[in-house]
Amino acid sequence: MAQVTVPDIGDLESVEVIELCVAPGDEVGPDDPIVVVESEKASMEIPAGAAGVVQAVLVEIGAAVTEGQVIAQLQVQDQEDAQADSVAPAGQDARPAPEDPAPPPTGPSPASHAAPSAQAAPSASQGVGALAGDGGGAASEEDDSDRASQGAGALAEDGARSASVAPASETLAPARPPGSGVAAEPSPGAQIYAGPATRRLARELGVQLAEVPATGARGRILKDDVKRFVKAAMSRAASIPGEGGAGIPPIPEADFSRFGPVQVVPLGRVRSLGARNLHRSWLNLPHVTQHEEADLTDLEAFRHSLKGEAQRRGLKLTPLPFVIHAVCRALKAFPSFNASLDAAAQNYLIKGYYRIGCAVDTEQGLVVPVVKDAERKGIWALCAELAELAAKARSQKLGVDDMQGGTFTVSSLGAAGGTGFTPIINAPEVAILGVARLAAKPVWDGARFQPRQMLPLSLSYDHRAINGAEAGRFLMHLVGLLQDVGCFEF
Ligand code: CAO
Repeated sequence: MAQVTVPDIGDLESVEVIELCVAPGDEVGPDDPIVVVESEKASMEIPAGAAGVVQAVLVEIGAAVTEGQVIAQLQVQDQEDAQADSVAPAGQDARPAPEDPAPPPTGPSPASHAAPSAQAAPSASQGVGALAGDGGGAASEEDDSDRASQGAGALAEDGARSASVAPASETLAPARPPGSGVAAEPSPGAQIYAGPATRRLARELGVQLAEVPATGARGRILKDDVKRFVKAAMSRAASIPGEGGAGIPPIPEADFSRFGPVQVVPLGRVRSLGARNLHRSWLNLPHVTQHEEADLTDLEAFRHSLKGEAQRRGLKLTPLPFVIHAVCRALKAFPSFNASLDAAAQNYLIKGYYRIGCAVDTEQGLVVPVVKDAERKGIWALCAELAELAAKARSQKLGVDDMQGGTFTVSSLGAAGGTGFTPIINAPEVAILGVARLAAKPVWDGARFQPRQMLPLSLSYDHRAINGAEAGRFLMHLVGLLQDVGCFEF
């Protein structure tokens, strides 16, 4: 068991503990602060001095501690570090200054903005002992004369000549009633009062300390303040629709009532959920959409010839079952379209099953039930199942099982109209087929224009998983299948 003691504090009788940086059970490194102490003019962190696990913290906030006083007990990891069972963090070791020379990402360098009487405090690990003349600091002469004489001397001015001090450590807080405990929102341009460990944490998390409300004594920003600030920012971002938390600026709220009457109508659960999924997919997946037309003249003639049979079966035979049937065959020929990417986007997760999601337009919003084992089903089975799923969707009777495990989605807007659109991929799938409205078009047959029934197809794909040439080949393969009436099974 090693003891962490108060290092040399020069000719001061005592210093006040203003922050406890650890609790029993915490793992610490040699430079991790155990407590922060403060005199009238400066504050400093007392580091662990060795790596280990904190067993006990023996002081409280507000306690006046004296040189040599044991402030914590440490179970050291490396016994060699615990010389003579006593960790002497200050001055007695000649560790170089911590890697903390850079100023916070934004805002002024604390040292450069400190008032002459309130500047960089020493880091105990480097120089508190040295302040009293022990020497042994690794900082340069310039460091010594510059920082130490201005700031470190605040603790022990006499010995500051040979001091090695932590660079850019901290500045004193604006005057504030001690122990008031009130979170202070630093005003713009105010000096920031935080120790090196807090500044390091803020830099790592990209936090501007000037924005962090302080709860420490005399307006000191604590590590916990930084963590609280980050948590609050994250939950704010998550709760704002449209704010992805990825630095995407939100669309400013507008007061439309300035221009005329406005009715507020809630989106409802289904639309809200759909909006979130679509937005997430749009933001996460690099979408590309490729368009092609399939000549359905022959298939349409064939489909119309089946109307009587469909009626007998109590079904309405639309082009959609044919599209899904052909899609399954195309997916078998192009497995990377019936796949997902793993989380690191390093591997395809190729699925050996075919569950085709089918977008259904309902009063509540868009839902996507799934046709399971679609590759094993003939046209009549697909037709019946699509009708059943659409009916369930519109009467809000779909169960979770009806909507899970899709491998590829078809979104048919044919009946609604349009000549093409860019469907959003139903992540974690990697592709989606949009089907627009069949239209009679003049098609050049090499000798003359012929009227043909053309079906617009729009294939959106995740460009991380699929490249354009593959998408082109997939689409042409699909078109070939749709144009071959003989390929459909019933
Ligand atoms: N071109 C021209 N007519 C088409 C067509 C097309 N591509 N697809 C279907 N039709 C016709 C059908 O043949 C049917 O005609 P009849 O009434 O004369 O028989 C009519 O349009 C209505 O079809 P339907 O919509 O009832 O049936 P479907 O099998 O084509 O589609 C369903 C079923 C549930 C997918 C569809 O009703 C639906 O909800 N589509 C909307 C999907 C959607 O909103 N997607 C947008 C997602 S945003 O990316």
